[in-house]
Order: sequence, then C-alpha cells, then structure tokens
Amino acid sequence: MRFIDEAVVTVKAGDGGNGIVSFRREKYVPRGGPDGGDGGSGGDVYVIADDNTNTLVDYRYTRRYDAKRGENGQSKNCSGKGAADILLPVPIGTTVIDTETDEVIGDMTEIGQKLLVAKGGDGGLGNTHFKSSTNQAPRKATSGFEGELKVLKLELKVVADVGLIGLPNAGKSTFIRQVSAAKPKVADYPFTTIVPNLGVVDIGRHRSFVMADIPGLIEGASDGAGLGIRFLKHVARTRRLLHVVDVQPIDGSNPVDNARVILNELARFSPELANLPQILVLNKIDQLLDEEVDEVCERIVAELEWTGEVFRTSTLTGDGVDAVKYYLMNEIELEREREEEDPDFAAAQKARFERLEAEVRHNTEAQKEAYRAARRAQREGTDDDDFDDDDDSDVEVVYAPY
Ligand SMILES: Nc1nc2c(ncn2[C@@H]2O[C@H](COP(=O)(O)OP(=O)(O)OP(=O)(O)O)[C@@H](O)[C@H]2O)c(=O)[nH]1
Ligand SMILES: [Mg+2]
Repeated sequence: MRFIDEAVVTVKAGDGGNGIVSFRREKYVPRGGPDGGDGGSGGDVYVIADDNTNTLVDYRYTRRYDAKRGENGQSKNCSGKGAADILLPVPIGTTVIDTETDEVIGDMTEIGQKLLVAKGGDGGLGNTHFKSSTNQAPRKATSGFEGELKVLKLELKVVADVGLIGLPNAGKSTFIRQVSAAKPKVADYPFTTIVPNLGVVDIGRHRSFVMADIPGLIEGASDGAGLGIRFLKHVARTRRLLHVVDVQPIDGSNPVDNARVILNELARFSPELANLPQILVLNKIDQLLDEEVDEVCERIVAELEWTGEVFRTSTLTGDGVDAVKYYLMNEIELEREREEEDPDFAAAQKARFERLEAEVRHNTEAQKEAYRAARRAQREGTDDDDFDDDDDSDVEVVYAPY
C-alpha cells in the first residue's frame, strides 16, 4: 500500500446569501411594511477523521473544494436557505496546517472528529431589520459576508516507533526487510532508498511496532546535501533511533568517522531529534573473520565513546537481528505502559514530541526554502522558464502494514 504523506488543498467556504429589499403587497393593504428576508449562511468546510480512509491520495487529484453560497433572502420575511457544509474525510493521524501562517489548525486523532477549517459567510440582512420610527419603508439590505478561503496542508504520518538512520549502504533497508513486510530495494550503491518505507515489526500476540527506513544521510545533509534530511520528519515521533553502521565499508572508510558524520548531521539539524535514545547497530559482521569481531566492535564503541546500547548484526544472514527486534519491542512496551500509568510522564512525552515535530518541521521548511532560493538564483542566471520549483511534490511513503 502506498501512503501519500502530504497534500495541499484550497478550501473555500460558501459566501452568505444577500438580504433583500421587499415590501408586503397584500390585497386591501395599500402600503405594507418591509418584509425582505435575510440571506442564508454559506456552507462551512470541515475536515473529518474517518476510519475508512487511509490515504490522502484523493487530495492530490482534487485540490480545490468550494462550499455553496447561501440563498438570498425572500419576501414575506423568508430567510434564504443555508448552504450545505462540505466534509473532507481524512485518515486518523492527519495534521491540518494553515499554509499561510504555518499554524497547526488541528490533529485528527479520533474517529469522527470534526474540525472547522473554513467558516461560511453569514447571510446579509433583509430590509426588515432597518425599519425604524423614522424610516418605515427602508430600502436598505446588506450583502452576504464572504466565506473563508484557506490553503491547507494535510500531513499524514504513519507514526514510526523506531527510525533507521545511517549512511547510504549501511544496510538499513536490508534490516527492515528482515524484520517486517516492508520490501524496499536493496543494492550496493548509495541512495538506493529514495522514499521512506514503513514496516510493521510483528512480534506476535498483539505485540508490534512500526519501523521507518529513510534514505541515507551524508555529510552536509543538514545543509541540503543528499536526500536524507527532508525525510527526517518521518522519524520525528519515534521513540528510538537505530543507527546502523557498516563495520567494514567497501570504500575503506573508518566506521567511527562514518558514525560521527551521522551524529553531527543529526545534531546540527535537530538537537531534539539527536537527543532521542539511539541504539548502535554494528552491521555486516559477516564481513569480518570470527576472531576479529570482538576487537573491531569494541574498538568502534570505545573510539566513539558510545555509552548507549550496542548490537552486532549481519542483516544479510539475519545474525543478531532478532535480538535487536526484541530489545526494541521491550523498550517500546515499557514506554507505552509508563505513558498509560503515569500522567506526568505521558504529558512530558507529548510535550517532547510536539517540540520535536515543530523543530523538525521548521528546519525542513527552512531547508526547502533555501533550496528553492538557490534554484531561483540558478534560474535567473540561465533564464530558463521551465524550471520546476515544486521540488518534492511527489514525496511518498511506502507503507507495508502486513
Ligand atoms: N555482507 C553484508 N552485506 C550487507 C549486509 N547488509 C546489507 N548488505 C549489503 O549492503 C548493500 C547496501 O544495503 P542496503 O540495505 O540497500 O543499504 P541502505 O542502508 O538501505 O542504503 P541506502 O538505501 O542507499 O541508504 C547491499 O548490497 C546489501 O546487500 C550485511 O549484513 N552483510
Ligand atoms: Mg536503503
């Protein structure tokens, strides 16, 4: 199943109908008073969390939604009919952002949750309202008010509990293939993975968590090099980062330097993200002689001054992978339980996730903006009008739930 992770839609609530000027005309009543009714209100636009929807794909095809205008008032003091509201169904977990202010209007977290995103205009007043002691026959009515117009960004995060990070070729995709149904392509060249892949790691008996494989990060990633940074939002809500390091890189580079590149880029991009608990996975141990494994791994840990958890794996043969899987499941379960039992901890976690997400979103946007500016500058030099500014309009997430 493919998960589109972002969509931008324009929503326009209906304008209010106009109030009208009208006077009673009845037999035998020569000069009836004013009886112009009010206009009806324009339709509102709501976003609604719907459990039958699990993708934002529709919003890529239809990008504009207009609610109808309210009807005008009528004579005999009849108000115009209000227009129907529009409901835009989105999957649970969708965040709705006002692109003009970058403000989160709402998080769609519960089935049936309804979020008003554009308010319909009120109807105008009929001339009945303007009758006074000095003006028995007012010829004044007001027009309906305009409905709100908004450009919304819908963001869907299939929330990953664990994020895989590392240099290209470290074996991240091979890892997720071993533990889940996600089947990202694996190859011996960098940037094989170009879109995030999410997989469910199923431990059995209702025990599972979601893992995210994102494109590899490289040196300078936080300044826009490579692909990686803009996908970091997919690991913003994770509980653990799995840092995969190739113990015997084919290019002869030093695994310790390689690990440091990732740690630096992460810290430069988002200190909050870099603060998430990281688990070091020393991968491709099948490349080492049995008697070398201890020595090489211990040296890496010592030189990195790594104090966190460490595992040794061969994602190719599957060696050591289960241990990582069970460790993660256990950690995640403990954290979930604590969130349920300890409201203070739950609140702190929530606040932390929100800070993290805000920081990651802000930095991702800043980087995209810098990228666009660079391309604009480049375009000015070449006066090439066909330049496409929409650099990542087709970013998708591939989600493999089973
Ligand atoms: N010998 C050995 N090779 C491995 C192991 N894990 C992965 N590889 C190989 O390393 C190469 C890169 O693996 P990927 O899983 O595509 O690496 P990645 O980290 O996802 O790379 P990017 O998507 O480019 O960021 C492939 O040729 C894999 O077959 C391992 O444990 N041992
Ligand atoms: Mg990959």
